[in-house]
Amino acid sequence: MKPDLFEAPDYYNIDDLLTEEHKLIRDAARSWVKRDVSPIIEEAAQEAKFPKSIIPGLAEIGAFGPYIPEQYGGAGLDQISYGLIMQEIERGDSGVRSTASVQSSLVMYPIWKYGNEEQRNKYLPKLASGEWMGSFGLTEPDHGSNPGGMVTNFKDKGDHYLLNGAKMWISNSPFCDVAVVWAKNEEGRIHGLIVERGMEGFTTPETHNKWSLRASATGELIFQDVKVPKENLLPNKSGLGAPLGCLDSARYGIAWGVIGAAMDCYDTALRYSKERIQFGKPIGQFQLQQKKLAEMITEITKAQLLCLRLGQLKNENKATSAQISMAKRNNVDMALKIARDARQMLGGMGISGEYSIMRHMMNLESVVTYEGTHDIHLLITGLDVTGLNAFK
Ligand code: TGC
Ligand code: FAD
Repeated sequence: MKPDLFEAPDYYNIDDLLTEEHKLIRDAARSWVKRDVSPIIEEAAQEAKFPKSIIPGLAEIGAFGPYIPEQYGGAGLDQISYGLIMQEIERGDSGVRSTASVQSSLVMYPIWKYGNEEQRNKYLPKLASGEWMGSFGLTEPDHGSNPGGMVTNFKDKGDHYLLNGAKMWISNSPFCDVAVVWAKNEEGRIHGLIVERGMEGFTTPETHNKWSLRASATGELIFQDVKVPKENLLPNKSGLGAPLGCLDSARYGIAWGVIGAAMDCYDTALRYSKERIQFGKPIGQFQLQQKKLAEMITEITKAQLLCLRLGQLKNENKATSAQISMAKRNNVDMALKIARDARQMLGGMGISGEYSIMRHMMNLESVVTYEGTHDIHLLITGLDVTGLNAFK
């Protein structure tokens, strides 16, 4: 892969709206990505291997639990810092951002918010340091967009719960030490259970043949009569709203993250357009190429402003789930379109692993599907503005 020459666009001087702390945190993450992710990520994606060597670095830049209080090992940062860290990581690769999103928003967040003090103290510091890695089991083979229909279930056996079922498409599953698993009790109520690797009957087979998120490990979580200790049930929230609350936090991080992927594609295409000569001119001098670049920077700028305002609302605990859905849907779509246009601008070189664009493009095909598909988020906005529910 070519050396990482990334320069972040800031067309509307958005840096002026950030604090010094935000910029320091963002720049530390940016330097780490340049130094430790860019040189190895193309090979990891080509080989379809999650590069475990980057786990300590992710912990060091605060990517595991950015907003989790310091007393539990988190970085204790605000929501804008969390977003900026996700942006920088996804500038490197969406799969690496996935690993961080799952660890922070889908594993640490529910333990922090829905767990008790013993659970927080047992799991959060080890997850924050990357000593333990986590996964989040909501999706099932027959229940993706409609997780409320899940069939994974647990029965009360007196001194333990007996867990049965299967989850699929689970990020980090093949190497996770703990999994936050959503399952129904005998009354059909959804609860979160912390399942640990090594519990008998718990297996995590890897899913192969992915053309997307190849540097992220994806797999299943299979439970065959797994005895889960009673103290592993998350006591403070149940019902479908519990896992969906975690998704709000992860979707918010994705809305920021994909700006990073879009910036990388734009920056690469801009540089290429000034260097590549055809018909005796740099291709950037042709109007059709300028149209693509002008539209890219316009959409990136709009996405940045959307996220910054959403971050302010989140900091004030005022962001609604529907506002988060709008940002996730808009920004992933924006990044995917930019990746496709940038790929075309590089001509044949656009399909080569010499450049990051095709990898971003393929990754974004997962990002537009997971954490609620593009169409599901549109229906959430539709419900919010009309009051009429397309899901019922
Ligand atoms: P519905 O009846 O609307 O809601 C059930 C209960 O949940 C509450 N609720 C929420 N709470 C918090 N946050 C949200 N975003 C919420 N949305 C709904 C709701 O108020 C209700 O509470 P209560 O107290 O009245 O019971 O549920 P529904 O069955 O009609 O479904 C609604 C729908 C379709 C929007 C929802 O199921 C949905 O979002 N589906 C998409 C599924 C999804 O996003 N799955 C993601 C799996 S995890 C993943 O992809 C990780 S990839 C990570 C990575 O690698 O980065
Ligand atoms: P389906 O729900 O079957 O949807 C198929 C199509 O039908 C989609 O286009 C959808 O928009 C459309 N559709 C569905 N319902 C409606 C409707 N009511 N109206 C209109 N259209 C509709 N899940 C986890 O729990 N944990 C993870 O860590 C995780 N990681 C993932 C990693 C990767 C790489 C991928 C690809 C997925 C991951 N997922 C994870 C699962 C992901 O959240 C689901 O794939 C996603 O929610 C969609 O579910 P599905 O694939 O079953 O598609």
